[in-house]
Amino acid sequence: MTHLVSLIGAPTDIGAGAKGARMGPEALRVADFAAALQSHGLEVEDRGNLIGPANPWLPPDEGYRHLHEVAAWNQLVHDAVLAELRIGRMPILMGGDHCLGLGSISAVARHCREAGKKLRVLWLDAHADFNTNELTPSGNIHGMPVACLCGYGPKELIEIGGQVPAVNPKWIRQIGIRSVDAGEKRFVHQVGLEVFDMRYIDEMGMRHTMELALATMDDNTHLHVSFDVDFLDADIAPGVGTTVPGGPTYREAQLCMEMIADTGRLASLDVMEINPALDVRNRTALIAVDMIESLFGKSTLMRR
Ligand code: B3U
Ligand code: MN
Ligand code: MN
Repeated sequence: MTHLVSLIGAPTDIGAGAKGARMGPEALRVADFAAALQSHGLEVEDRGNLIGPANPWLPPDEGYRHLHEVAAWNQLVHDAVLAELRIGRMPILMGGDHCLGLGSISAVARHCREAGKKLRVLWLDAHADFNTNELTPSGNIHGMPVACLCGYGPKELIEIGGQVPAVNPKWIRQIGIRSVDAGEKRFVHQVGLEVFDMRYIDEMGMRHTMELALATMDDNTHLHVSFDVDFLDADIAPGVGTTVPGGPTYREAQLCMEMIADTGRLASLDVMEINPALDVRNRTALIAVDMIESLFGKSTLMRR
């Protein structure tokens, strides 16, 4: 995989239930994200922030909050991510809320079609993000991007990547899931999403979980990681809009990242949902940077 990395800031909380994720890109910069990546031999360009519509903070309309603005932001993200992939660079999206995983991954899927690559998506999250406007309890579109990627959602969202569905559900592995709404749960089963929830991780351990989640990739696989920072246990990552207790510990999450690094297949990344307004001394951005260093091969002397 390339060592040329481009950081793309998407400062918005347009799809979230709390304001503040719009400050996520800046929190990562303050945590010296670019320097941390450089220390692992990567050549890093910070492309700055995308500029999209403001958050009007309105109630849901037909089960969606801010559908028009969410579509505009996702189009911007799609175009920026695709542009980096087309010049052979690895895009890292700095969110912003997780509704933008839709724009990012629909660009990655388009690139994989053009380049004849297989796509594997690892969705690290406390939530399945598989709601529709009929199932959602909130109308917040950050609870819907995986469903949209699989073709279940409004036209203006599902068509962003130029093909519906953008992604086959079989290409997705979800890890760390521990909060799924009732209707959403039925839908996850119906579509057959592969979910390694916290019970699975508790029973089988992170090592076995990751061995399965990373199995059947080959030299032609593009691995995309969509890292919702609420994946991490709330004790170590308090600065997110929807903390859910009982997530992976520091050590479990580090192992998860290291095992992804060992595949050598990581080709694009989203770092989402950091909310500095809810954080303590930028702890959540700092821990996200720490985790991502492991994702790019930071290891102790024992291995290298
Ligand atoms: N499932 C809930 C909550 C939620 C989903 N994603 C986040 N929160 N971050 C919903 O509103 O869809
Ligand atoms: Mn999410
Ligand atoms: Mn989440």
